[in-house]
Amino acid sequence: MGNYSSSRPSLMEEPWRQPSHWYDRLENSIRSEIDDIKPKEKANIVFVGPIGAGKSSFINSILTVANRHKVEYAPVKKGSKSCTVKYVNYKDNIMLENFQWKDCMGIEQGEEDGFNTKDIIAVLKGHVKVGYEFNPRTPISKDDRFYRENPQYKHQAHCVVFVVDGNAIQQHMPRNFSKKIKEMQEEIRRLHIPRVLILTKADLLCKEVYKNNEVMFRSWLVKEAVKTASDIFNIPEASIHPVTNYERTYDMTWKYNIPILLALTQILHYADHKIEDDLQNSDSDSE
Ligand SMILES: Nc1nc2c(ncn2[C@@H]2O[C@H](COP(=O)(O)OP(=O)(O)OP(=O)(O)O)[C@@H](O)[C@H]2O)c(=O)[nH]1
Ligand SMILES: [Mg+2]
Repeated sequence: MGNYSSSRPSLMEEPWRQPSHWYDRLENSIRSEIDDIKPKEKANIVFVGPIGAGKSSFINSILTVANRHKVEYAPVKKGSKSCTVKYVNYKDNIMLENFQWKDCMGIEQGEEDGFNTKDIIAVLKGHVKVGYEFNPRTPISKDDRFYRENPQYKHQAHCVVFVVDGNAIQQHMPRNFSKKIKEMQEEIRRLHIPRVLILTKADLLCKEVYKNNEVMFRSWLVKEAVKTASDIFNIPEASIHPVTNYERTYDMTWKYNIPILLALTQILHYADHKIEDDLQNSDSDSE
């Protein structure tokens, strides 16, 4: 569990992030905002991040919140090897019918194992078909039956969500891991794909959050983890969302739902804006 031994109190008097709507806009109004986000094309949201970071758990959390009961669509497992090895697509026909959730294999830190950066880029560009089994040693080849030679717009990523273990973020990252992340970020920027980062396991990072998820935005440790993630991934703090996934608890309450819904709202808005911008640009190209 995280660093609990500081002499400073664990909680601040006031929340360090206090969206203007925190008190007056309750869960249902966030849900109605989400209901109103209707991209003109089906949006693909792609999840990437280290092994065991909680990518599949976060997808389950989103679909749990959307369905208002606990779902486990994406398999979740303990262990050091990647649990998700195939490229998987999840859909939700209730609240999130305009979105598709694409779960990838975890990026390992070693040079030999884990995700190949080229594969992530191929996924984001739409070259990889659902069902492809990732091979850390070789990127997808053009002859593979899961390789799509000429992806259409509907196959491309409209938002990429980095998922990182909030409890592990303060530990030293090996150089080649940071290198992989950096290479990927440069390419993603070139592709103009919006980025959001989810910091999972806030419950393991701060014991106060473990006791009561309601204090998420008053925790120093959580705030510091957000800052570290922002530095490592070069993503603004406002696009970094700490959450506790629906792994530990069967109790569905606003205390877990609200951080997940805040993250979800931003992901959906980013994807929607990207689609709107791309459509406008293609209209003006054709004039
Ligand atoms: N306490 C706690 N455990 C979590 C949380 N999120 C995920 N976990 C646990 O972390 C482990 C890994 O979660 P996964 O969702 O399988 O991670 P992943 O990123 O999909 O992993 P790969 O598919 O192997 O790359 C599981 O044992 C989860 O139960 C969280 O917010 N809090
Ligand atoms: Mg997984």
